[in-house]
Amino acid sequence: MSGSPLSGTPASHPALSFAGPVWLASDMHLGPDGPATREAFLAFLQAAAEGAAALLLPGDIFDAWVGDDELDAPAPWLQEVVAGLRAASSRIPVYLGPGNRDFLMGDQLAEATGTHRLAEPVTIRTDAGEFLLSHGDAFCTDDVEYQQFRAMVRNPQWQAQFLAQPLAARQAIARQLRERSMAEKSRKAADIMDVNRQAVEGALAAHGVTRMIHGHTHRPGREVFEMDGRRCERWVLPDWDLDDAADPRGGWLAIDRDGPAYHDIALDA
Ligand code: LP5
Ligand code: MN
Repeated sequence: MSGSPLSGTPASHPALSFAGPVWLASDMHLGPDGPATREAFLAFLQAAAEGAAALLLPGDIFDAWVGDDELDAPAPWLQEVVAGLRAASSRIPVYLGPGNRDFLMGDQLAEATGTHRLAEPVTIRTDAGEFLLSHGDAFCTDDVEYQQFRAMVRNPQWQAQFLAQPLAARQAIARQLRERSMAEKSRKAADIMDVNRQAVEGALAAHGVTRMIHGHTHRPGREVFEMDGRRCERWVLPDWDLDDAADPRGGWLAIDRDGPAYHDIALDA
């Protein structure tokens, strides 16, 4: 097992600066199922390579990533995704950030795809100014059971023990956890699974910015609020599921000098 998981990246890091359009998308949850979502993502990568100066993917790109040795004998769907990322990253810088399902993405994946790793959270400087970028799960502090689980699985010692297990055993645990998570989510109150206002404001204040972008909650939209008399914005990225016949969805944010704008995958197709 080479490389260290993304969650091991240093907490302090310089802001990332970009000139030109920056595109952001998260929560594609790519895996062996979901061919339409994968196709849409691959088409999106091509469009980004043509239309964006940089592409940022802050987490849950994969439905579950149990270690970079997934790449030792990649399934066909994963080969396609790796090739797509590689093609895009040969033309524009592409960044992968850790989500709650793929925080074990590491250096080997970055190398195989030609991508860079995003710190969590990270300040980005764009033509429209600064934003704090995060997957978003860290702000869901009312979901106490999830935060306890998160603290456990983000512990480097715990990760080392997990990664020492055979790949097939880790994949089986991930499948169980996905099922457990879906059951837990149908039981939990909807409002505890959204971000907590104090957590959001604390993060903005700590990083000295007034705008943030995150995914995870699957509640796309823009919230405007005031903090200490200053106007703040929170932009939420949509999740993708083009295989859900009843509600096919997906999209991204593009930031240019006019600010962020939503693009709906169905409308842009
Ligand atoms: O992901 P999503 O949207 O369904 O829900 C999340 C929270 N759930 C999770 C779990 C992931 O979905 C499962 C990821 C598997 C791949 C990672 C593999 C690598 C690490 C393996 C770790 C063992 O993140 C969900 C939130 C929801 O977002 C909204 O914010 O509510 O939280 C939960 O469901 C967590 C439960 O509340 C608590 C679960 C306790 C389980 C303890 C079992 C420990 C088993 C350890 C095995 C070695
Ligand atoms: Mn998530």
